Amino acid sequence: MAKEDTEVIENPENPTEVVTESLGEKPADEDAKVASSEKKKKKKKKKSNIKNIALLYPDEKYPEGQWMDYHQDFNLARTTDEEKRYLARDKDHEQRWNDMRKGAEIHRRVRKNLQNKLKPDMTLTDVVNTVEDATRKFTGQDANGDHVKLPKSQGIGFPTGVSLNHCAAHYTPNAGDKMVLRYEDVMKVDIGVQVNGYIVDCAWTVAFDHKYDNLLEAVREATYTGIREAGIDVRLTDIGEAIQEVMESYEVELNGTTYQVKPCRNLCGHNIAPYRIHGGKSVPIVKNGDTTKMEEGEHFAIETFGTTGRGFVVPGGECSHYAKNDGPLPTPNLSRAKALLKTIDENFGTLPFCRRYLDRLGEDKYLFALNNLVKQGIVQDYPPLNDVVGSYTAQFEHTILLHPHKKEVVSKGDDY
Ligand code: HZT
Ligand code: MN
Ligand code: MN
Repeated sequence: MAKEDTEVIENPENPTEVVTESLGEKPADEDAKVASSEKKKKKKKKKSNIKNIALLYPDEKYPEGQWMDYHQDFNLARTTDEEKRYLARDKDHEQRWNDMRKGAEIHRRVRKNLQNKLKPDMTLTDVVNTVEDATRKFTGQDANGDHVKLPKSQGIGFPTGVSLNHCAAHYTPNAGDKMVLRYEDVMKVDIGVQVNGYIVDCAWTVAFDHKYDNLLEAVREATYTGIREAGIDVRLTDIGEAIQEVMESYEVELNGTTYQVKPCRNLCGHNIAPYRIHGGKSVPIVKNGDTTKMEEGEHFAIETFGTTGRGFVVPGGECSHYAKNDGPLPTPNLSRAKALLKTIDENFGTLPFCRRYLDRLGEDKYLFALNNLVKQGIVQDYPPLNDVVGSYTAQFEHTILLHPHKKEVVSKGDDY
């Protein structure tokens, strides 16, 4: 990695707009000089505004997300005295909220950096490396001595999803993947950032071709509907029903055929537990009859998937995503599997990981051992999830926090 020789000065009004100032020998009018010399300009090191985010927030207080009122009746009845008690209760979790806000602020910066660089003909490997290198730098994941806790106390929350077209979720390149992003593709970018095990799970859909605009709008509106419906004591099936109604109210015309947008009915949102991407509750995107309720203090990923295909996904293709199961687990019966599990325990714990992360740790020829851990139920595999070939799927996802008095869309940005 190129050594940084620049100081980044944030414009607090617009966190994406940065002013870079030279340090040391370079004169202040350097930019003007360089402009007159193309050769010199090409040689000049690209200035990066990606550095440990803690340096930009010396008081370690991270910005709040978008606050939303609960709109259901039972919440409107709250009195001022009750309101005070809610606020007192909320204070008990202040560190947790702050950790999630830090993860969300990193997420916004990571995705803004990618959005500035994304273009057709990039390889998917370039896309995920752009995301993951930025996440590592913003969190200080790779800084020496910064993080002694294992698994790492902050960093990548799960493998970066870059699922194309009929593939809705859980695609990330394995080593040697030569897949390229094309102008006609519909790509779901799903990025995870974790701080002290609190995971921000947030995704959007990229399409260069405007013919997909209605598909993307259907899914964006369906996700915001899910977010508006979410609340303490709200039944999960009711959220699914509202999402479905909005999603199905959209049509998209592609190459002369009109499709009603369908939810991918076997995909869903979920609550998130410390170091665990799914905490046991699923938020459906269709009416499914699940009367389980959301509860105070919970942390959910609200995500919806829309498709021009058949409306459900099946696992298929080479697997890249894995996560260690939690609870009492058997001991691996192969020594190679036992050694691999040690690497997993030390680096990921129960956080999802992918084969590329094992490669960069120096693991080699581990596939037999990894498959063995899956067979023994120690590790769960998460293969790519696909609708029918030729279909197009889109996704939008935010992480929300159910505070006692209000909900917070912690990952909300000015992009989505
Ligand atoms: C699993 C493995 C990962 C969780 C949802 C999701 C991406 O479909 C209960 C409900 C990352 C995430 C997940 F590496 N999945 N959100 N973002 N994928 S899920 C699920 O397996 S479990 C939904
Ligand atoms: Mn996600
Ligand atoms: Mn999710």
